[in-house]
Amino acid sequence: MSLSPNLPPDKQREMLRRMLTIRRFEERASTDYLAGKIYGVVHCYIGEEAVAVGVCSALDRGDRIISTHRGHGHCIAKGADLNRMMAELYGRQTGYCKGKGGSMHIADFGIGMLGANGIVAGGIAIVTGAGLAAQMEGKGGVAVSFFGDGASNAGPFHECLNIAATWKLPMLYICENNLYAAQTSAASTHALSDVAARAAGYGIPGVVVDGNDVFAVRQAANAAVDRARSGGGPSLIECKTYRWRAHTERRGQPDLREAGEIEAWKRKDPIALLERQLRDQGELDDAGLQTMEREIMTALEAAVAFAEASPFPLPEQATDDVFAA
Ligand SMILES: Cc1ncc(C[n+]2csc(CCOP(=O)(O)OP(=O)(O)O)c2C)c(N)n1
Ligand SMILES: [Mg+2]
Repeated sequence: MSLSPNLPPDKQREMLRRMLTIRRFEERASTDYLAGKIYGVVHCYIGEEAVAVGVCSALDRGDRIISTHRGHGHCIAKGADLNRMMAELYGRQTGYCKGKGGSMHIADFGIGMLGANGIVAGGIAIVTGAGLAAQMEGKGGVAVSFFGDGASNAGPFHECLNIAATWKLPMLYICENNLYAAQTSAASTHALSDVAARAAGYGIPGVVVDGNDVFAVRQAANAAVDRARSGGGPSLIECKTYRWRAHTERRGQPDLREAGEIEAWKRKDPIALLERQLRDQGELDDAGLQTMEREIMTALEAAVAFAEASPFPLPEQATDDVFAA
């Protein structure tokens, strides 16, 4: 466990609240998807909550992030609206993409969330452009790319790290190494045990952190943000973590991972770890946790009710807001 951070208690509890919100949102998304109420594809972020929350806690509202196909956690960590997120999953007009994008296209430019992305590694190039924009704006903004271990084997990762390092772009590259790309283990797709080691090839810092320890993630992100804001250029942070659920929510989908491995990672639950740390510091008790849970569930029920009460897009709206086909 990382050292207790120099953070006000309410800020620490806010980090727990966001992590719990992500988990409860994902549990509901999974249940409703399997019940046939949610359309498209849903990739759950359960088990990885400390990465999105730890990194986003080190950012300002105006800093920009980009997500992946597993995007709900990044949205919530950056402050997205639960009603509009849930409505998008439900395919309703009130959703972020007016019900026509679904889970993998949620974006909210107002909070610097440039979007989820169904193309593995596709977001890395888009957000590197946002890093260039931040540099040209000259206001000290940073841009953050979240991507998986699988994406780190794809061309855009290498091309973008190279140009970002060369141009000293104010970027954070956050590898969420959950040990698998769908059913394929990381060990069978690259020879290095640490993705972070690749940073050396581009002349930038690369660090490995416990991705289930939100304070460790935050600490690494803070250092990288300081470096980026002061003109020092990009950093690569590899967060070792694990997804608890199968790659996507789908009935009957095989999960080829060993049960013992999944159970071992569940014992390293990032939320339980933070709860324990807050309790040990005397910053959280049963009553406080119950209140937090209740408030989150109320907000979530309201989001589902909002989604269910919203209309589906009309057939004649199918081509509205479509910029290219
Ligand atoms: C360019 C491209 N290739 C393949 C896919 C199919 N695909 C979707 S998710 C995924 C695995 C991605 O693994 P990783 O980057 O580690 O992210 P994780 O799912 O583990 O969060 C693959 C291969 C895709 N969406 N895009
Ligand atoms: Mg992965």
